[in-house]
Amino acid sequence: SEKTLFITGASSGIGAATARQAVQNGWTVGLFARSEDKLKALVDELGDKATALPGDVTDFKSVKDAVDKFADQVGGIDAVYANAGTGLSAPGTEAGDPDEWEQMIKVNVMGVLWTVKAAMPHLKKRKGHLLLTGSAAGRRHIAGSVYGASKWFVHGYGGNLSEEMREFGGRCTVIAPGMVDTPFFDEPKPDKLQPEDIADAVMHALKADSRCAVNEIFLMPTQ
Ligand code: NJP
Repeated sequence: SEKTLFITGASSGIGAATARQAVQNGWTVGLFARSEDKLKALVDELGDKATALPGDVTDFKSVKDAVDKFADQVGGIDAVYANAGTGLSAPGTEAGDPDEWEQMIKVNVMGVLWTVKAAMPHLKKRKGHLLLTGSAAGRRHIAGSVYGASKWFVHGYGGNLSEEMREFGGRCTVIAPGMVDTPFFDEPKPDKLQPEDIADAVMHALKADSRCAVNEIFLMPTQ
């Protein structure tokens, strides 16, 4: 039967590009984000292999209900991509806005925890695959980067999840992109990575033979 993939942050950028590529490769996808209108437009584009599941990653019940609903609809879940994330308008510790920090931690840290917690019972049943969007900023030190610190969490937890999931034959991949041309930035970045480049990396990890755990993929723009 067809393989199934639940994606958070599917309404734009990397998540939407991954949904497109997964459907092209025969996967059935569940699309999770807050923007219901954007998810519905993507479902219109992708057809009956895609389902819109609107919700908010900062609310555990919202994520769990969507994951469980998708599992019921499609018979089980083979892979979950915890990709939703948000940045900061002001970098650095002094300039940072406390409310913006709190929301970012809710999305980038708690949102990943909630998604993984909701996903795990389903993935365990299928020796499934978990993917997380980390960052190059979670792999090296950048002066005062609070955003980067949230992504260090993602990389640390992802490594621990690889060990936890190995016990039942599951796998975890953390994707670490450098700058990607997505609505994450206000300005277009045509010479940087494109969201399709990250989707390619996700598909590579998902297609790897069961003997091979792709634990991390680090991608940087050449420019
Ligand atoms: O950005 P964007 P990307 N609940 O803004 C969703 C990381 N990254 O594709 O809720 C649920 O197009 C939001 O949907 P909506 C980055 O940290 C990027 O670049 O409808 N979903 C949208 O679908 C992030 O982890 C770069 O507003 C929530 C998605 O998240 C991932 O890549 C570099 C949500 C964001 O899509 C995808 O970002 C890097 C919530 N509360 C890492 N809040 C880069 N672009 O350069 C947001 O190293 N979303």
